Amino acid sequence: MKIIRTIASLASSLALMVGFTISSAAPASAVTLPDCPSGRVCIWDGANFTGSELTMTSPGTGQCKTIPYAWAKNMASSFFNNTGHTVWWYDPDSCGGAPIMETPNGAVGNVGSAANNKINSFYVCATCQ
Ligand SMILES: [Ca+2]
Repeated sequence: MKIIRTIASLASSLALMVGFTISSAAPASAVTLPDCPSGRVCIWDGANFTGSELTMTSPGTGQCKTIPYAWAKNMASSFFNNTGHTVWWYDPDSCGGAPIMETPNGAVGNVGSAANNKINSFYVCATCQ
């Protein structure tokens, strides 16, 4: 009888372990990259590519571009730099002063507090890749 109770207890423990294993093996939520055509810079008002969006052509390497619309200035909370180059982001227009953020080619779902709602221009780096 004791052996049967021990086996039942082991089976119960095993079921709990299997249950835990199954629940912890659930697939992670897929990260969906935003749509931003090659050679462009896209910015979004909200984090994780939500809210108002502005898609801009790259000014070319070694060039600065000021956010061209008042509604999009001081707006970006996420962006996709799809220029193929590193981009430096600036608070002032015309890439004045020191950049507030530097990012390689790719998407950033949350620019962080240092750059949130502060981006007004960007520079496409010619020599850093
Ligand atoms: Ca914003």
